[in-house]
Amino acid sequence: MKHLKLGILAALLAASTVACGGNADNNNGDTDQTTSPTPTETTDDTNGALDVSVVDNEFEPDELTVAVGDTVTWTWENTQVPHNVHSDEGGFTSETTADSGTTFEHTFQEAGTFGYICQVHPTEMTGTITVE
Ligand SMILES: [Cu+2]
Repeated sequence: MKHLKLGILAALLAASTVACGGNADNNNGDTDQTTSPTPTETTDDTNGALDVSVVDNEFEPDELTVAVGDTVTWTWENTQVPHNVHSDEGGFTSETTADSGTTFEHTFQEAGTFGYICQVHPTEMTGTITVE
């Protein structure tokens, strides 16, 4: 019986010693903080929503909602005939061209609904920018 009790005691001591050692190792591991900063870039997504394509013979999209201060960019894409972007309400007019790759920008400084047309195709090519 005595031998058995000593054996159990020794086993408990050994177990507790191992447990303490384990905790110490874990604590050391926790203090090593490996934090990798993750850059968040969300502005590119919103910029992508402010583009309008000028194609034969429509604006894509023909309706767009933006925020006050946003700049809308119209880009001529695969155009074979001349187009422009003209708005009486917005007070802007682009050049008239058939050159693909041409871009025209307008910054909307006040809220409102601004209809625009292509003056070459005023009935076919119409669009609306809603500024909120
Ligand atoms: Cu046109």
